[in-house]
Amino acid sequence: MPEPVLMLTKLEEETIGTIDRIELLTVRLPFVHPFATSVATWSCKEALLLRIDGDGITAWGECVADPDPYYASETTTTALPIIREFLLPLVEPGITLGELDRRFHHVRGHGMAKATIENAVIDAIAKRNGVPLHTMLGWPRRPIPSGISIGIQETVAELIDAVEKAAATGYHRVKIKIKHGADIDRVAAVRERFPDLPLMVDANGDYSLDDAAHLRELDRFDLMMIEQPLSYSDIYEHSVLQREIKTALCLDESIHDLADARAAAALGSCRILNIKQGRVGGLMESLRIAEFAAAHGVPVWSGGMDETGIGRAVNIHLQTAPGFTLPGDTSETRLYFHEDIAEPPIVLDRDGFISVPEGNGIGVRIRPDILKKVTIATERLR
Ligand code: OSB
Ligand code: MG
Repeated sequence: MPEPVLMLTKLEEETIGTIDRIELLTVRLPFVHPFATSVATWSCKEALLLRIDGDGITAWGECVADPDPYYASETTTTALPIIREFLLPLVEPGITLGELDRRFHHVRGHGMAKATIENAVIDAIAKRNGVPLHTMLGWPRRPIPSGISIGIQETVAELIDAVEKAAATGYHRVKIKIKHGADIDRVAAVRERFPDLPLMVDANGDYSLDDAAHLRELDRFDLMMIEQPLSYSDIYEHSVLQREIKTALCLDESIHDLADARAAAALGSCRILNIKQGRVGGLMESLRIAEFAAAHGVPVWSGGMDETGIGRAVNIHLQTAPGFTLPGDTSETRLYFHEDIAEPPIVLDRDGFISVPEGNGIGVRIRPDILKKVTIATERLR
């Protein structure tokens, strides 16, 4: 057996503190530019935010579900009653995170709803302990190399322009979204203009095995990986495609937990994993997947869901864990929002690295004025 590289045990022994009040807010923040993928075009970020107050501390968790079921089956409107009726009743002061995790296991699926609560509870514990989130997870600060995800542009010229800007900013790799009709030609144009740029594509499940020969054309562009070429629910057919294609495949939508990651590794469905902590039920499951992947020689990286500064901070702290060897999708705040609810904004240094937020817990401050402006609903849950 390879040595485990991550130590979850300490985190699982941490206990939940006093809870005075729990609120669930729905926020809507306009995007700087609409974000187009093969499955949907989003022009604003609508998210649920869970706020837990207790021990004089305010902690936050962001649900990564979209308002629609086009990326994942969970939505803001499905997560809300799951959180209210089934998950929050399992959260009790004095129980350990390990116990919370076991209780949550009784509820099948709904990883995004689970992560919302888990993130807020861990933020609260870290703040109570007076340590940054990455310390709670067990890892020292390190500069986080950032990648960028560029949505499907109207024209090739606009795509080239967006890639140009990203390369100039210093992103460590550029991901471009592809779909039927906007794939090989687009990648060819970008590759011709940027021969050495670390480049990858994300299809969000737009293709089927019948497209294998077509996808094989991507082999000539020296891509780092092709993310989720086949169906959002598939693991097996990706293993067939991976055998027929030279470029590494990476799974995103198909991975909901450690069991999916094991299946993908056993079948050879991908050579890289995109871990979105908000998709797999939270930080604890993410660390388990990262540990498993490291032991099996599968590099992982942190994906994003266009999160506000709350979810973005969590993703950055997670990337201090050693399995995260590839640049993530946690890009600069200014690409997404004119005004974010959290400060300071995420910025890249000259070398394309993000510094991990400094404060306790998630380490970012909430701006009450902006939060008030973007909140469209509030529900008190405890
Ligand atoms: O497939 O990785 C994806 C955004 C929303 C939903 C799905 C995806 C994405 C991204 C952008 O690619 C990630 C980000 O910039 O946060
Ligand atoms: Mg993806």
